Amino acid sequence: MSLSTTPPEGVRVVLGAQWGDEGKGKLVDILAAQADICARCAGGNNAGHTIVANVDGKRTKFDFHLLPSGLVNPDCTAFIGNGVVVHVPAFFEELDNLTKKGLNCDGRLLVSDRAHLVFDFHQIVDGLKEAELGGKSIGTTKKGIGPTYSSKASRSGLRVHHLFDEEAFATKFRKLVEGRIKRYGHFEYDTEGEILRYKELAARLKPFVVDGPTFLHKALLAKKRILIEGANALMLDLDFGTYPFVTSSPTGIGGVCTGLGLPPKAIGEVVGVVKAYTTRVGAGPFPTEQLNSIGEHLQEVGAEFGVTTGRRRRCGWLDLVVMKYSHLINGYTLLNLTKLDVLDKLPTLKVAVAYHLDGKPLDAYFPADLDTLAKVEVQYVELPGWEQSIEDVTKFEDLPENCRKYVEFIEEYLGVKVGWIGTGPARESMIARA
Ligand code: 2SA
Ligand code: GDP
Ligand code: MG
Repeated sequence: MSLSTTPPEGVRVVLGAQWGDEGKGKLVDILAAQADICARCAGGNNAGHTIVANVDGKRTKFDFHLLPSGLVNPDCTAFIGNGVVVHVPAFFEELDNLTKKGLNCDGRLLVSDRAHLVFDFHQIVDGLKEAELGGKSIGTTKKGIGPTYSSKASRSGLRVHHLFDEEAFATKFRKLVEGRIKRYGHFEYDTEGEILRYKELAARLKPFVVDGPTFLHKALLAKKRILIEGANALMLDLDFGTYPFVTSSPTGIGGVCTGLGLPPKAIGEVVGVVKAYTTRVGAGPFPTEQLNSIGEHLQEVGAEFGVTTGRRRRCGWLDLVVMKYSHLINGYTLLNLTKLDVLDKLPTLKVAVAYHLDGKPLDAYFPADLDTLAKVEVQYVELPGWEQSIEDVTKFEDLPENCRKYVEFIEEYLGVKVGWIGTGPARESMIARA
């Protein structure tokens, strides 16, 4: 099985296996060194991927939101697929920030003409929807993600190619804003000013735009090495996540095909990124959450703050029930266990292995109904901690015994090999197992 040194035959996919922020960006950055193309297939600038790398000998931190994390590698072309929702001002803001940090992205950033556009009014509506929900709000990033996918699904959205027909764009745009005002009541919005602004943005965006499926299929035919960067994670998937406390895109393996126009048979490897514990940002069920000193410890040591909103992430024990469910949907061929170093100081570790309802094991891998989920009793096993730093360990064999046992427990439970282990935020802090 190929690990970090040999890319697989076929497309390599990196997906979040829990509720997001598992450290996908870091793995994508590492694997991009072996890729010609790094593509995003879902989500928008709600995602937040932090990469810590040496650029020109300087330790540099990059925060990606909309652009693919593969950009840190100078030989990698980044592609934003049709499944992604694009806020054009945010696209340029992020690109400008990367340029300021010394990254030259000229000619290696492309966006599909079929990607839907996020406008500022979508972001306003995101806030209004959340306010309407009151105490039951989702805790969105307010980046307009849900409202944009709503426009897409209701067939009134605007796509990148629409930008290049000025008149038709203006007509559709006005209609879209009117529709939102009808639904949500009056909100301050300079519709005509936006139309003018987008005329300029369209001209600036034009050189980045390609026919998505054609670009990707030519790349496949030319045997280019393709890496797909998942955004968010399976438990936030619109269908398989903890609905309605989810994002509005398909964040699992299905989204890779629909969000790029990629045939499933092109996929060669599916890497599930799993944090050694669990975090969640925003509202919604979280069976292994620890609202106590353990949760605080994980939050502080793991520096668990949202990359996009700065919100504190909720923390808890690793949940293998979630992981099993996530695996049955995404079919991981390898795992990347991340942030194992965050557990260094804990004397005892707990791992959820089953959910019981009314004293009996649950009849489903993971319940659809949140009221049922709220009633489950989580069954844990306790594993001894290693109580020493693993920061400088570079080989699996050199990890403390209890640490290796923790990894092997996960592998045995899921029947999937852990190919990479994260021991710190930096690119170098990753053990690759041959
Ligand atoms: P949205 O904005 O409509 O996608 O929000 C819906 C739910 O999805 C969650 N969500 C996320 N969860 C984890 N990380 C995300 N990205 C940022 C990060 C988040 C941040 O990397 O830290 O900065 O707060 C992300 N994006 C969306 C969100 O919390 C809602 O529960
Ligand atoms: P993503 O959304 O899955 O790409 O993850 P984020 O970037 O939102 O959050 C992961 C955070 O953990 C980032 O701040 C990373 O720099 C950091 N990180 C990634 N891997 C490791 C690791 O193995 N150890 C530690 N301590 N931090 C890590
Ligand atoms: Mg993130």
